[in-house]
Amino acid sequence: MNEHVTYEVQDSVAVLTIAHPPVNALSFSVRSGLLDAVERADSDPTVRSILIRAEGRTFPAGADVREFGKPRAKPILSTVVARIEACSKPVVAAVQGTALGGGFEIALGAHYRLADRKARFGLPEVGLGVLPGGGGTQRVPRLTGAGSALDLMLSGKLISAEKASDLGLVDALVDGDVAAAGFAFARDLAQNGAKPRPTCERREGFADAAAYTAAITARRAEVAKSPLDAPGKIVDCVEAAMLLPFEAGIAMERAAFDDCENSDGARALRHAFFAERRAAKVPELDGATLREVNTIGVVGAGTMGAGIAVACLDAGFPVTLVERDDEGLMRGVEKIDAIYERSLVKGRIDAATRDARMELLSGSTRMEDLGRVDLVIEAVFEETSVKVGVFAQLDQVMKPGAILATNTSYLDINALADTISRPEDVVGYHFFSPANIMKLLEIVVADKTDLNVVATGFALARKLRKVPVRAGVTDGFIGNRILAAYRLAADFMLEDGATPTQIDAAMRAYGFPVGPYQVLDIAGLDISWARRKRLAETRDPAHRYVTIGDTLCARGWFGQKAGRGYYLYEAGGRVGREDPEVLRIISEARAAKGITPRAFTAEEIQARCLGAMANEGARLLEEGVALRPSDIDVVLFFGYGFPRWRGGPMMAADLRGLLTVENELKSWVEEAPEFWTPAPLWDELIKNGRHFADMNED
Ligand code: 3H9
Repeated sequence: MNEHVTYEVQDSVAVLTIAHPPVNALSFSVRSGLLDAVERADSDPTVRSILIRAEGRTFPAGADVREFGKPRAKPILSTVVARIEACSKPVVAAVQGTALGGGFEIALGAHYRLADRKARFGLPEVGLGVLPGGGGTQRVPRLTGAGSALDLMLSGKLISAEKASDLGLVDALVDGDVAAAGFAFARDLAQNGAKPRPTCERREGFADAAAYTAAITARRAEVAKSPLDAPGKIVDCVEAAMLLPFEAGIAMERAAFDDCENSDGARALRHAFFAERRAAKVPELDGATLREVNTIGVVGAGTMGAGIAVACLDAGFPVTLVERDDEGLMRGVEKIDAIYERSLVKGRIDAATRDARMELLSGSTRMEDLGRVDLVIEAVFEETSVKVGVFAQLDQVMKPGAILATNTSYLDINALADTISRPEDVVGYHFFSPANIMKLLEIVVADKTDLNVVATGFALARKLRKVPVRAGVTDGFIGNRILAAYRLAADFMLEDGATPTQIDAAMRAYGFPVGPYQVLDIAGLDISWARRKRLAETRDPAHRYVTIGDTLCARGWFGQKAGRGYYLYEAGGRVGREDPEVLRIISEARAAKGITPRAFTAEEIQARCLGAMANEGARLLEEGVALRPSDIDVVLFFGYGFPRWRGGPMMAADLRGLLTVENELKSWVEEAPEFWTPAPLWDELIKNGRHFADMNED
């Protein structure tokens, strides 16, 4: 019918095949090809039943997200689904891979669904700030009732084919060739004179009206807190499925989808979706030959080392864990054991999986035992002299061509690499704690890092199920440089009149799960204190410096672990309360500088924190530390709790308006010129009518 949908008739079955790699997204040509093919099959007298199938690894994984936010060319998806459903001959969908969003909705338009047992189904639209717009909100509850339908649509999570079958969404599961099984099924339907079975006429899901209504009420209360419109509209549409005629429900879904599609939240979430995938595309991938990584060594069995080891074990790598002495090694293995025990208790893994992963772990106190591994990740104490010592030992024992990755948050990897004979094999892997859970991995490329080593890092990250982002060498790489700017902006406000409670509340209101002072208390104030002490020698005395954090640290108030930091904690407690002593220290710091405190609104607190982050991001781009603005956003939402629906600091600046943000920065310059002066990039973008987003496409 066109280049993305083919039509073929065999044994009176019309086989409609979608072929639009890589994920058969339902772009305009697929929609129009499918509509034409369905109409042709319906009117073809030689056809008695219809099979819809897809080439490649998956049934359509959804609408083409690239078309969102633009005028949509007709036919729209719901027209195509409705036409499939209205066919006068039975239609079968044969599903493999992931039938997601609009793909799942196409399958729901068919009268029968067969699925490969390994297939998965889902309605992940909510993760893009929208709702199913191809009839999903009306058809799924007709089959499953409101509870399961809302679980699918509000969580956006994928379910197995088996679960879909249990819910009545799939008619039969297939081991092996699902297209062949679908063909046989469609042919049998035709031979048996089976009739179409439109989902819109089914009512199984409405059988228990009280349960249906109760599910709506419960979920409506849950979504009330969401900053996005889509969850509330999903609940409304599912409610309408039972209350309104089918066509009216579809019209309501359509209007709700259009409302959500162009909201800032949806734009930000689309940006996040593509940003995550773009981050994996780095120049080093061109022409690189991947080094083989089959075995991994981890040096240092502290919290980070243990978490990294678990991430590697989870990906199926044999791991050799090395510590200085038996005691340290034992503690490390116990930590790993404890991580698996927790996963077991929470039901994330079963005992057999735990045992299989622990089998892959071997421990040693001898560096020599790393002589045969393909990659060593060192995660020893964050102190240059300690790392240099370990590097020297590793240089002696590692086999030629093995990769040496250093897990560091701040240190100069160029300097570290130059201490050994093979700097080209050295790369930075900045994991985030807990390393087996947090998705972000900053891959830090030093001056002499071989491109094959960089490319191998990106391939490995995928196996470890991490989101890799390329960063250049600088103190703190991308994430901690932005974090330092965020904290400095907050510290200036602390000194000028705000309290930790006000600042934290404002940033939570923006969407962060916790505010900057809560994070400091959780992570330990000593970590950033060590960095400040390290940088003290080179700090320009003319630069504005806030001493409040140092004063707290000098008293040993390192945060939650000490029972005291920016907040006061009851013994062992995790919820801090305002500490009058801290407020007094802040007052004294103000008085020492002759500052008269003033009030800050939540809006100003947010504008200053976000302005500082975006300005630091602009500097990272100018310095070439970050490849593109969207990489900075990815780092912030995968590593630092930046609300994904705000799109990250660079996207947030675009949405707010670059001129507005630049003017704000300029208005604060006098307070600390070295900090608030806008990076030249702002002017360059503004004068050319460009946005940070345009730099993502360069
Ligand atoms: C929807 O359906 C709305 C409807 O209800 C109503 C409409 C009116 N569109 O992730 P990968 C690209 S909303 C465009 O690396 P994997 C992706 O950018 C949609 N492009 O592969 C990448 O491109 P590139 C609901 C898409 O194997 C390439 O495909 N559906 C789309 O790790 C490979 O992707 C979703 O939200 C798309 N829908 O994972 C599902 N999907 O190579 C979104 C992928 O140039 N997709 N691409 O970087 C996924 O979750 C994963 O891609 C999937 C495969 C699990 C399918």
